[in-house]
Amino acid sequence: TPPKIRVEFDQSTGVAVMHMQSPPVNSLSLDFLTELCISVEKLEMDKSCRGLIITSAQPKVFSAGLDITEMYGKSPEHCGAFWRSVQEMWLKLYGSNMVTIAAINGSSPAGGCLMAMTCDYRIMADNPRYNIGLNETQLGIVAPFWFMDTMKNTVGQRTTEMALQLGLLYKPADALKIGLVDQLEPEDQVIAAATQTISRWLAIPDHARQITKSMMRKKTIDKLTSNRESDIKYFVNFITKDSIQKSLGGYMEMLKKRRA
Ligand code: CO8
Repeated sequence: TPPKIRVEFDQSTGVAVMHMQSPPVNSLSLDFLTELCISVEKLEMDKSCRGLIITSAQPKVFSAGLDITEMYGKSPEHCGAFWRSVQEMWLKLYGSNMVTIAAINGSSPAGGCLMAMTCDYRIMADNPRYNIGLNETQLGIVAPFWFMDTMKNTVGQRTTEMALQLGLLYKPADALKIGLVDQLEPEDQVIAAATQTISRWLAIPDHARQITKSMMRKKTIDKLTSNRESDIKYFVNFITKDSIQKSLGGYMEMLKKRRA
């Protein structure tokens, strides 16, 4: 199978661009997440890499979020391994020492939004057909505490409370208003804008910026690190319940019907 992640590293600027290329919608499957984590880890260890831009090679979609087929009709063991890889992705990206920018060139629901929120800065394509948000309740599921924390750290308590209960997906202009994204650009200029912005972040001494970032995020990261196993147990128990499986099945049907 072809690689699901393509990394372009520019030695002269120290910036890597990571293109997610897992057709059709960059859903976060176990294989995809494993590949993504290996790529991020490699860049993290490379001292010459100081910045990372994450974007999609798929049309219209940044990432459709967690791959629902990894949690539907699967064994508890499989669900557990899958969840560990979701945690790993979040820990790697939210805890990255690199400057990270999400170049959101398409829709970014649920896990896609989570991934974008791990970044230091978000630039989204100004196309009202796209949306972004944590829509879990619409699937009849509950966003885990660390999804909630990440959103709270991004847009604040009140907005997160409302957004999460209603499972709101925001159009780019509304996402900008609440601070879920930081900048809108015409679709074909999103990556160029990210490249421009990242050079501003890279003008700050790495050491001071990295310590600041890690101090700001430490409490949130420690909370998951010290509860990883119980979070996996909770997830597996929750997701394998008949009622939840039914909701997921119904949601997948709806996705397919909507297109037909
Ligand atoms: N997982 C698996 N398959 C998916 C997913 C997904 N998340 N999203 C889309 N697909 C499939 C579709 O079923 C469709 O399959 P097929 O070709 O067989 O019909 C194919 O991908 C293409 O999808 P669309 O035709 O819908 O493509 P569009 O370009 O029209 O739309 C969207 C793209 C906007 C991304 C749309 O597909 C969409 O809204 N997808 C669903 C997104 C979503 O709700 N994701 C939530 C996943 S749950 C999550 O991330 C967090 C869960 C936390 C669990 C916590 C429990 C404790």
